[in-house]
Parts: sequence; C-alpha cells; structure tokens
Amino acid sequence: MKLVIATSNPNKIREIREILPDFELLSAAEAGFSEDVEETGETFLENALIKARAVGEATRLPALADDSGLAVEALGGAPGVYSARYAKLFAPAGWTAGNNALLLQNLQGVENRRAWFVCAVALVYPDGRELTAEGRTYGRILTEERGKNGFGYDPLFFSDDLKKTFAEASEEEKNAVSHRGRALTALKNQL
Ligand code: ITT
Repeated sequence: MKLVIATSNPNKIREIREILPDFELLSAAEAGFSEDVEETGETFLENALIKARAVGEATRLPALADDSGLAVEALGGAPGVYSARYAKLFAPAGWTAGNNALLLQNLQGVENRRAWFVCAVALVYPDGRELTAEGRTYGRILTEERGKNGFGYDPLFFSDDLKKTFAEASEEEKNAVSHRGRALTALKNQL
C-alpha cells in the first residue's frame, strides 16, 4: 500500500518508516507537497486530520499524518498541542534557548514530574474515508537531559516502560513503547 506521510518533520518520517516496514511510504516532499499546513485544531486528533486532508487533497494519494506532543501533569497538560512551538509561543521576551530549556525552567522546584507523550494519527483516502487512532506513553521529566538519540523532548523523558530516557534508548526500543508506535499499531489493526 502506497501512502504519503503528511509531515515535514524528518524524525517522524524515520520513525514511521521503521514502525510500518510493510508500507510503501513517500514523504510529502517526495509526493511534491511542500506547503506549510496551519495547525488550527485544539486537539492532536483535529490537527492530524487537518494535515492528512491537506496533503491527501493535494497529492490524490492516501495520506497519513501524525500530530503529537508532550503533556506535563504539573503544567496542566502543557506544552500539549503547542509542543513544537513551545518556546516560540510561551517563552519570556529575549529567550534564546529552546523548548527543552523552557520546560526545565517551568518545572524548576516542581516535585510532580509526571508526563506523557500523545500521538494522534489520521489516514485519509482520496475517496474521503478517514481512519484515526491514538497512542500514549507515560514517564517523567528529568531535571537535566540524558542521551543523544531521538529528537525533541526525548532526552528529558524518562520512560516508565524502558527505565531510561527515550534519547538513551535505541530506535527499536523507543518504537516498541512509544506513543507513535502505539498509535500506528492501533491504526494498522483497523486496516
Ligand atoms: P509536522 O506538523 O510537520 O508533522 P511538527 O514537528 O511540527 O511536524 P507536531 O506539530 O505534531 O509536529 O509537533 C510535535 C512536537 O512534539 C515535536 O516537534 C516535538 O517537539 C514533540 N514530540 C512529538 N513526538 C515526540 C517524540 O517522539 N519525541 C520527542 N518529542 C516529540
């Protein structure tokens, strides 16, 4: 089955290719799509559908989108759907460090470090059929980064399942328990 992956994030593309080895996956760029889709939804699922529909309509191919992020209990679920743009949208004026530094700053002195990653996936077919699924994975936010693998918040996320950070885990270990691995497995089971 040929699918176009509706994302501009190369780390997601790499992981999705590993998780779905039986599919012929094209990146949006390979399918000739290079626009930036505005994520106006309030939930991961809404945003996944917005991205999959936009790329599906433009390429006339079945399109798979992933909208994901980190939710931190002590921050009321933030950065949530704003995970990619956390520092850009919410950092104090003059902030030059990135998302992970802002997260650490906002959790300074906070004892409750409970957090989970969420991933919503949407598969939209040219005939209008839509399939969706969600995956979660639980852990806690460390007080400093550990590990070099993965991307985004991985060096700060100590996984309950793996007993190490996602950045200390191999790609295979991460995909076996990750929000993205779980969401895509749930989607695959619907096919
Ligand atoms: P696309 O919208 O083009 O897919 P994006 O990176 O903007 O790319 P999202 O809007 O879904 O994607 O934001 C996801 C952000 O959440 C991502 O940039 C990371 O900051 C974080 N994130 C999601 N999954 C992650 C993972 O597995 N490990 C670490 N951080 C992750």
